[in-house]
Amino acid sequence: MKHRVSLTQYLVEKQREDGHIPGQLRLLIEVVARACKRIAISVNKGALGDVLGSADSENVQGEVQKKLDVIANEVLVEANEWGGHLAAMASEEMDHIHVVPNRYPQGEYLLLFDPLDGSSNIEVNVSIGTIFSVLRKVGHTRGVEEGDFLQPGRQQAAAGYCVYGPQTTLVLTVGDGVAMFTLDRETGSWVQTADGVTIPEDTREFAINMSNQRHWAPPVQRYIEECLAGKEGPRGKDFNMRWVASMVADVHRILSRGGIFMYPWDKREPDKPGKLRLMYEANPMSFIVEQAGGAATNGRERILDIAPRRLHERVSVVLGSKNEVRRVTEYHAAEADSKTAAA
Ligand code: P6P
Repeated sequence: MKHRVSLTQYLVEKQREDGHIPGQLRLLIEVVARACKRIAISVNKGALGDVLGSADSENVQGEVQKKLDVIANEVLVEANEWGGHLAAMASEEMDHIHVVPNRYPQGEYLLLFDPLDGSSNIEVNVSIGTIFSVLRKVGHTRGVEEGDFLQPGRQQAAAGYCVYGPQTTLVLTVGDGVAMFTLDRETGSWVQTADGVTIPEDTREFAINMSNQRHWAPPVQRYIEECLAGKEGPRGKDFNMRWVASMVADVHRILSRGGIFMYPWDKREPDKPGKLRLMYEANPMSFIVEQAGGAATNGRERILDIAPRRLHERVSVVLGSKNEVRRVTEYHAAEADSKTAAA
């Protein structure tokens, strides 16, 4: 029987080989992976468990929380409090950071997560997921505050997501490539099913919510119009479109076969840079995408270089196949140049 590498073996060998994974980080990843298994069990229950519907509460984003949003958040907080690997956590579902209680030892890492992304898909049985990002705590005093989290995404020690779909798959990077682990439900183990994941530099597939088209800025309008023009147009090739409305599912497809994902700024709320959150959606996904040879910008600059100002700040996202992301970014630069020339 083919030897299958478990997540634990993968992490132990990484820790042993190249020191990419200090002990506390290995424990953190294993704890998060175990929490994702518990979330998968709740997600998979669906109507058989008391997990569907609204939790009759709102999160800091003003969004109505689903029961599974709250369950997933509680699972991640409880799983990570006692291990001694974390100083604090931040979540899309919590207004403020959650500092590890004094009854437990504090560690050197900060964990950020969107506990259940894409929850609008829960009732219609479409893939959803957990996204997580790991930062090192700066400074070595015991205290920790929100400002400690406000680090650019290039500082991440690790990032990953778990997609609850036909397979339950954990995708992980610690800064030296991207690996995938599929949950073997018979043994309850995460089994490595891919390593050295690479995104093709070119693609014929774009992911965007087309219903927002009339609200986009001109560079995005131009890019999508050219894709829609197909081989008769300036791109000289036909494109396909996908939009799951679950970032984890769309990014997983891009990691698996290439593509470009866009959630750009639009003029409905001009002061809002975008819909997606920088710290626990865009940053972890951008780290993963770059580690797989792709690119991720906000249309103008590398997402991982953005200096965050607020924990829950939003950002415009263009990520995936490198050459397509570069084209969209060039269209934004060309628009900026033409505005400067006209001024
Ligand atoms: P829309 C899910 O709510 C999410 O945050 C991402 O996972 C997803 O890509 C996006 O929003 C979908 O947004 O406006 O198409 O429903």
